[in-house]
Amino acid sequence: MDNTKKLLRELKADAMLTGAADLRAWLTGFRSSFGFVYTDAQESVFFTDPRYAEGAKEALRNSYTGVAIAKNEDSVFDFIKSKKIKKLAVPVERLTQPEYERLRRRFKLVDSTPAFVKAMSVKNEEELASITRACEIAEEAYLQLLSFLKEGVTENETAGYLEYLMRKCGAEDRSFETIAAFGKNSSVPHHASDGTKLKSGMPVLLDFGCKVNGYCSDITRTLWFGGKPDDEFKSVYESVLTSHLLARDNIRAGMKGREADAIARDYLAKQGLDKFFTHSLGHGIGINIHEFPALSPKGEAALQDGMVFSIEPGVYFEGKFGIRIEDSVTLKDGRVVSFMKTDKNLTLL
Ligand SMILES: [Mn+2]
Repeated sequence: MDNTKKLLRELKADAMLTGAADLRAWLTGFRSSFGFVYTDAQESVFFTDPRYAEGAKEALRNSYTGVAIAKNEDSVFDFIKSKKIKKLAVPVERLTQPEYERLRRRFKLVDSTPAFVKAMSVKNEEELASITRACEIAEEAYLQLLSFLKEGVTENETAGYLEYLMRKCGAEDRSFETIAAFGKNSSVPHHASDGTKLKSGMPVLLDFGCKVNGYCSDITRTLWFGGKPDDEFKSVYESVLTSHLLARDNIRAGMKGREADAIARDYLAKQGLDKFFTHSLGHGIGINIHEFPALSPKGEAALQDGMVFSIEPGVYFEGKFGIRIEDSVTLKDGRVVSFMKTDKNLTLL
C-alpha cells in the first residue's frame, strides 16, 4: 500500500492499475494467478477472482479499502471507466496488445514498469529475510544431495531429487528449472538436464534455487566426481573461483553494473579465459529470478545497498567441460555480503 502510493506520486498519475503477477505480489505481499490492484488518491482496491477472494480479504484487510471479485478483466475495466481519471499508470511492457489498445483509447497511459523495476531492486528487511531463508534451504538441500551422487544416477533424477530436498527443507517451490549437468554437458551454460548418467571422472555442475514467501535464491556449484581432475580442470577452477572472490571483495555500492562485471572479466582476460566467459557476471534476484540490476558489460545502473544479485562467473570449453561458481549476495554498508555458506573450493566426491 505504501509502495503503491509512493509509485503513484512518483509517476504523477491520477491512478495506477497493476495486473502483472510479480508486480502485484510485490505491491500487496499477496500471491495469486489472477488479479489487479487499482489505486488512486482516495482508494486502493484489489480485484481478484472468487478462488482468492477470501484469502485476499484476510491478507489485505488493513491496507486496502476493498477487495472486489472480478470474473475477468472486463469487470476491472468497467470499474475504472466509471472513474474520473485522465492519466493512468500501467506496466505497459506487461500488457497484452488488446489490453493496451483498450486502455489507450480511454486514458492517457504512463508506463509504470521502470518505476517498479527500480523500486523492487532494493529490498527491505522482510524481503532480505525471505531471501536469506531461501538461500539457507538451497544450501541445506545441496549438502544432503551430495551423498545421492553415485555412479549411474541421471541428471534428471539428480535435478528432481534436489528439488524434492529443497521442498523437504521448507521451500515452497524451485526458483527456476534446476540444472544438473554431468561431464561435457557442463559446458552448456543452460543445459537441459537429461538421461545422462554419472560416471567416475566427470565434473558435476548444479545450478538451482528455491522460493520462500515468493522470493528466490540462486546458487551454482561445480564439483568433481570420482578420481582426480586433470591439471587443466583444476587450474580453470582456480581462475573462476579467484574471479568470483575478486568480484565479491571489490564490488562497492555506487559502482555501475558494468564496472562490477569488469572485475571478474578483466581477471579472466589476464588468464586468457575471457572469451570462454560467455554470459554476464550477475543479475538481480527477488520475486523474479532475473531482475534489475544487470552486472554485465552493458550495465549502466549503479549498484545500491539493499540490492540482491548473483555473482556467477563461468568458463565453458565446448564439448569438454564448464565451470560456474555462483552465490546470491546483497550490498550492505557499501560492500558485498554473500548469503551462501557452503564451500566454494573444489569439492572432490
Ligand atoms: Mn543466476
